[in-house]
Amino acid sequence: MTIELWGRPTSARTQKVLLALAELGLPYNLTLASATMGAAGHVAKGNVAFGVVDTPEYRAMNPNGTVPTIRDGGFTLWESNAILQYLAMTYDPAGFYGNDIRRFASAARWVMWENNELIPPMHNLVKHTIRLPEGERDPEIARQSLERLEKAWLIVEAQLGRTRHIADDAWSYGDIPMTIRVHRWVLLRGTEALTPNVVRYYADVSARPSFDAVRDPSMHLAG
Ligand SMILES: N[C@@H](CCC(=O)N[C@@H](CS)C(=O)NCC(=O)O)C(=O)O
Repeated sequence: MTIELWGRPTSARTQKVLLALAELGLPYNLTLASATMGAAGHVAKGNVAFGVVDTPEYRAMNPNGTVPTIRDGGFTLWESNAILQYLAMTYDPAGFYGNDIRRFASAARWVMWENNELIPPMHNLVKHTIRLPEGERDPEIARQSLERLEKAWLIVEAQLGRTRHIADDAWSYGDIPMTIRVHRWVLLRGTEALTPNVVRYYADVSARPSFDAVRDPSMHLAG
């Protein structure tokens, strides 16, 4: 069965789903949807957004009007990390968490941590260095975001000194958000911004065939 996905390739949360679907090799149909970005860039620069998210049909599926949303058969789901967990448990418990509840929980911890500690500062960094028109960018917000990210990456560095992947030695669905964050960080700051264990990790995760789903720099740096 083909999975329906609403989202935009420039959205890191949509990218989580694209990466999971690539890992699983599942067929999907992507409907471009967004209130803030379109094919030419961000609405803050006068571009036209993909739309869809404000229609009554979309709001009935996802009252937030955000992306991503999926529909799998008769089942509709939003909230990117919940989608990852649904896909993991439905389609590949062995590959996505070793069919092990502790690895599942450890991966859950890291996807929540990524959501709380990495997404907000990285979102602000991209917004205030790329997406907003130059006159609306605040260098102080960009500076504080960088500072917060540099501290957060030290936590990742320490974890990757204990385990080869983020939740355990084996790859898990917890590596999906982390792969996207590390890749985006490299595109924003260069490989010289990476600490040694993160360098090793980036080499590992970017060598997975699924990485092609999120490799294109324009998915991360489009403004
Ligand atoms: N917690 C939600 C957040 C969803 C969210 O804020 N998505 C962003 C894209 S990453 C969005 O919809 N932005 C506005 C838009 O593109 O219309 C999730 O993880 O799915």
